[in-house]
Amino acid sequence: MAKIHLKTTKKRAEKEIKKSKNLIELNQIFKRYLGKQGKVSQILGSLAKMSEKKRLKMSKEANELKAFLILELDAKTQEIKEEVRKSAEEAEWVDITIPGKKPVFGHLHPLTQTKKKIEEIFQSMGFSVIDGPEIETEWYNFDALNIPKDHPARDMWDTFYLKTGLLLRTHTSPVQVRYIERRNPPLKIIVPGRIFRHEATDASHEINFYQVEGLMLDKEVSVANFKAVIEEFFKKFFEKDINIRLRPSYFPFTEPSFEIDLSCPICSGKECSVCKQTGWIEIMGSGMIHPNVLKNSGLNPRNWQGFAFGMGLDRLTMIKYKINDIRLFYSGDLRFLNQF
Ligand code: FA5
Repeated sequence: MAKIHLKTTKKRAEKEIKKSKNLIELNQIFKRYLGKQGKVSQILGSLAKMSEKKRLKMSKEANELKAFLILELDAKTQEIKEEVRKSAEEAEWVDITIPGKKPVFGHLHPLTQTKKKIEEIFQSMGFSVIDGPEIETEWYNFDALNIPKDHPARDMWDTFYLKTGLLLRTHTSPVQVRYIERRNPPLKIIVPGRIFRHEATDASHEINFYQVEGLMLDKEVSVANFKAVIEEFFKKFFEKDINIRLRPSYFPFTEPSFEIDLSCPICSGKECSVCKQTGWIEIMGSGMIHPNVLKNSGLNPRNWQGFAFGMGLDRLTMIKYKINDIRLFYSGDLRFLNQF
């Protein structure tokens, strides 16, 4: 009986060791057979009750089984440890010959690219690049520019007023006065900057957009000088000859005033939402600086004269890259931005 019992125990233990998948299971098998209460330990503990002859025989066989199980458990432990080591090695293995992942670089927003290009061109013509505040007083945004309080011309620039009585500048023109006040002419500056208008948006109108103001002031400056400068600018900006037209216009701070239009390169003069089916895109207001603005800036208009202009930076960018909706610039859509 006891012999059969030993054989069965050996077979079962061998099978369990073989099937075990990890060190925890192996430990449980060890405890089941060789632990204090284990099956083999129980057999060895029962030897005392046997006859001497039987005890000698059983003790030999039980000890052989014990030695056998120790060896088997040891071998399986090594096998499992080796498997664990191998799979860890595989998991950690790095193919150093695989090419690295390319880092993703950001890039400048198309409006910033345009701003830089404009600055570069005007700097090459001797203009300085100047900054001005986005929050303005009524004086600089309107009064100093010859737009009296109740004059209907104020309606041209729908305004966001702040609770403090200040306002968000509706154009970059206030910087004209701020700059002339502090510097002695001759002056040649451009002022790129953000501006705000309380108006409805559409494909070519935003409430928050960018302008570039330009100003040239000297003893003798004429419309011919302005035309030459602006034509040179467009030629360099578009890297080709581009059609422009001067339309008589009205701005309280220039006299005479004119609007500059560019031929619409998106539809080539046919029908499109950007040029509103006219074939032309209004790109800037301009004119000869009004004597009242010079007076308000502390200069004698008899001694100084100059031209000023204010162009839409967003619209220039739209024309250059054939973009048909100004709102795309502010959408934050990476599918759009990644194209630049
Ligand atoms: C002005 O803002 C004048 N301060 C320009 C000026 C400066 C005239 C100096 C004379 C001397 P106007 O409102 O037309 O003018 O705007 C100038 C340009 O800004 C427009 O030609 C257009 O290109 C752009 N612009 C105007 N409104 C919008 C808008 N809502 N969204 C995008 N661009 C606009």
